[in-house]
Amino acid sequence: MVSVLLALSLTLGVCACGSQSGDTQSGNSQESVSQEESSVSRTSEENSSDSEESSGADEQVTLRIAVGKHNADVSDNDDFAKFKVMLRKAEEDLGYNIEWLPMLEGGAESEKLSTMLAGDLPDVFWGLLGDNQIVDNTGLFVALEDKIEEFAPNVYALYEESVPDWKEFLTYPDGHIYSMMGGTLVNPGNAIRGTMWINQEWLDQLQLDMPATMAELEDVLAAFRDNDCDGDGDPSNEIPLDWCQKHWAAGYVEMAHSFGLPLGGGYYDIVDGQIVSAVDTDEYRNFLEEFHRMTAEGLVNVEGATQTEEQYNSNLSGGKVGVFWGWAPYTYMSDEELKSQYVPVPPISAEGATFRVQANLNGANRSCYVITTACQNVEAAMKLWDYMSQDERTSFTTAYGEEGLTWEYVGSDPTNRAYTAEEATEMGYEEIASNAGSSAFTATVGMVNCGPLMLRAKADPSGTNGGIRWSAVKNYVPYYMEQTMSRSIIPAEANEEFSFTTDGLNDCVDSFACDSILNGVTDDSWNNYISDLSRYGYEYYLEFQQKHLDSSF
Ligand SMILES: [Ca+2]
Repeated sequence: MVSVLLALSLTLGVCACGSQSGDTQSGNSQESVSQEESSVSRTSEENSSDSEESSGADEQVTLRIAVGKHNADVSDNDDFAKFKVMLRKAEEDLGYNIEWLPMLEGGAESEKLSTMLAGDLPDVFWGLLGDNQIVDNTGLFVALEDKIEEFAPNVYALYEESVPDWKEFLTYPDGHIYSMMGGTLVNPGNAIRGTMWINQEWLDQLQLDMPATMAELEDVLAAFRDNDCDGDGDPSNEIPLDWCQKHWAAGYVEMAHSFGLPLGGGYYDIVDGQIVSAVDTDEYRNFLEEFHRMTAEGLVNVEGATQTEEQYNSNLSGGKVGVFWGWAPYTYMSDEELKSQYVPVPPISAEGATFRVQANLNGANRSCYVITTACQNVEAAMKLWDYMSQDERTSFTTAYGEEGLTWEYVGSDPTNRAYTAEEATEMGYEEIASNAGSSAFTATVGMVNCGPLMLRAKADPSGTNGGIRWSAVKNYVPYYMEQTMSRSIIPAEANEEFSFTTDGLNDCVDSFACDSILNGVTDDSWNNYISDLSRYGYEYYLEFQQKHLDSSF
């Protein structure tokens, strides 16, 4: 049990400024009333029973927290914490009044985020900022290196005991620490993005074996194309293989892995410690030509390059797809019978190539919890993260919801559970129980991608969602690149030059790939593309990646 020592720098109002606190930023237009400081010692238990009386206007800590919302989270933005039990418990136990400002994770609402960074600063950014946004705006954030031990003792103990070189990992190029970690330090199930899945029932109906080579895969896809696999009477409405460039786990790079091209982290390869080009090679052109041929033969959805994620979900949940890339079937389908038909396809290598993928084995989110200079009470903001980091059970509850539903302790191991809509209803989640078993449910009851740092992933027994995902990922482990990109932080000037010099490069590569997959590659189109790469700074791009790999900016 953590003893929460609150030295409350008392404020009224939201994002108050102009007080004597050293952590304020001038220029904030909101009114502030600064009260005299007092120290209140209390335990969580005491506080939860007396919060009504003790959290009067004089003492109430108010925080505005911009928080990352998972794209599968079905909660209302204005009631973000409704089903997230640990957010509500923390608020109650600490006696805080928290205004949650949810924003989609992964840059989906980057304009809204830019607006916040440009002036409407919340007190905390939780699960929203990347390293670059911190590097580019260090003046907006509070340096924490001298505060963690004192104001976040649980966090400090966790890092000291279990995270080697944590100070080095968290320290930005200007020498300061601006964030506390979230996510899972070692999370094998999340090490890669897309995995390939196939409808086993369709294979069985057609008396076909699991494909192991590209030629076998093509035979299977042709059979899916030519038969009424879904049994609706129409033999022409099956999608043999589906992909979706707009979905982060189903873009063309997933197919490129089969051709020995470890794209996804960037447009490069790493061979013996050297960055080498990957999207201007004969192997790459061959990949595009092969993917095009399969598309032209009706084996691959021609809409893959352009369809929306909604359309992709609809193809998958409609039972029309034979083979697809993605996270796992439960991410896209809620029908139990349908999702049980899909099984993982172990990595398939194209002729003359060996499947390769870049895995990220350090799942810690360095910039998970960042306090801004608008925050009047840095200590209180740190206490909140410390509260959620007080022990493993609390961290897991923050990330995955109430213990005993989506997860539970089995012995001393936090473990994924298979659970039903009935169980969800019994535990008070009737409103969202129809999502039970899907990614949406966990994303709504927890902070799946941005819980406080957890050292280990949940155990994943077979039959649970984690077990299903792992049943696919484990097949990829032998194909991981030996060396992966460094996680060192790129300094602001280097970043700025990179953005400027390679502006348009991503579009250039992705557009050419998508166009080639649809229309094929000609010598003319290829040569134009090669000169475009040069124009958009591909050579500089590769040199930059080498510096990043060597941490030598
Ligand atoms: Ca059909």
